[in-house]
Amino acid sequence: MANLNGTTSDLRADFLKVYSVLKSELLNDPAFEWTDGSRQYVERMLDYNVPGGKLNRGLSVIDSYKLLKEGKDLTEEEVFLASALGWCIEWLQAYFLVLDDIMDNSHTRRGQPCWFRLPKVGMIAVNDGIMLRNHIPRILKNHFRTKPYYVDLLDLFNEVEFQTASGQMIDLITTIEGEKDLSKYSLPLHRRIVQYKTAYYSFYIPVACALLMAGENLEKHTDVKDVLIDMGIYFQVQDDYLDCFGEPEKIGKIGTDIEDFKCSWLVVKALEHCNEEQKKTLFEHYGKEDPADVAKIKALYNDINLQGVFDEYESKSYERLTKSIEAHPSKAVQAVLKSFLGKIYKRQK
Ligand code: GPP
Ligand code: MG
Ligand code: MG
Ligand code: MG
Repeated sequence: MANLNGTTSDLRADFLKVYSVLKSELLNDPAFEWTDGSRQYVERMLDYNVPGGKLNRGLSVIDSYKLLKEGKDLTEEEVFLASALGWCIEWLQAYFLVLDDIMDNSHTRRGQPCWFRLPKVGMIAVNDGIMLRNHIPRILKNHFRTKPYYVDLLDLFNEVEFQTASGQMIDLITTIEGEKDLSKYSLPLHRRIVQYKTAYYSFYIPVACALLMAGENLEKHTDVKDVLIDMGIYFQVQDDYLDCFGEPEKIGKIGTDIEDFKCSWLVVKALEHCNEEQKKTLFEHYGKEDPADVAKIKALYNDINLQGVFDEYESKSYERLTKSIEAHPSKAVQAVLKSFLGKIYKRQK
């Protein structure tokens, strides 16, 4: 049946075919002497952690590259290369998530137990994260070594990894045991954390990959980068919101931000909107493992109508982002950015 859905699932199916190709190359990497056992372990680790998400980041490289080519048909090679870059971003995401779930003491991810929770995995997951990270330069070497933009690609992935790890570092050091102090949580601190830990790897890198493939110089596109970073911040605010108010069956994970004393957008806004008594409740019960403490925080979030505060933030963000996009001189770039915004606006997963 030829319908819109059919077309989207064809794209996904084609994209997944490239995953199989890249995976089998990695499982036969000549730099390692494979045994059946090691090959089976890596295959299982990849299948569990790499392809099971929404694939938005990966698919958007192909999407963006097409839009930048303004309707010209892509060659088979171009589709393959854009897909391979898309998969490098999915590998990057898998690497971050495997380690983030350990650091955040999370339980589920993409509707299944976090990888490190599997009895046969445990802390081997730390090395699996390192493996996933190391697969990226191997994919790039296999398919892009002779391209004029190869060095720029390597540099891009390195820069973005550094920015993400730096964001993750500030996300984590604000929660250090013995230094838990809600009064240091503010919107500027939240913004700094989420810009670094999420926006570069989720929004900037897919478009930057497409721009490099199209022969563009990234330094000439700082205006595009600014809009994408702004969108990435909005995306992480949604993630913070869904951590508490989303349905675990839809988002595929159970929230842990309250227990973890995270500098979440919700707690920052709660501090802004609460009265003195509610502030006491926040200080007393935020960042505790006990479900009774968590329930008190959630009840307070409801009392001050944080969902309404979020709804307003969401529509304001949409308006602001749409305006910045429409101010961009290139219609092709506008199309890339609008397609991103359309995919995340009012998302529930
Ligand atoms: C999202 O934070 C940020 C990341 C997953 C980046 C992790 C970076 C590392 C260097 C490991 P989050 O904890 O809110 O995400 P989620 O809600 O999906 O757990
Ligand atoms: Mg985290
Ligand atoms: Mg997390
Ligand atoms: Mg989160």
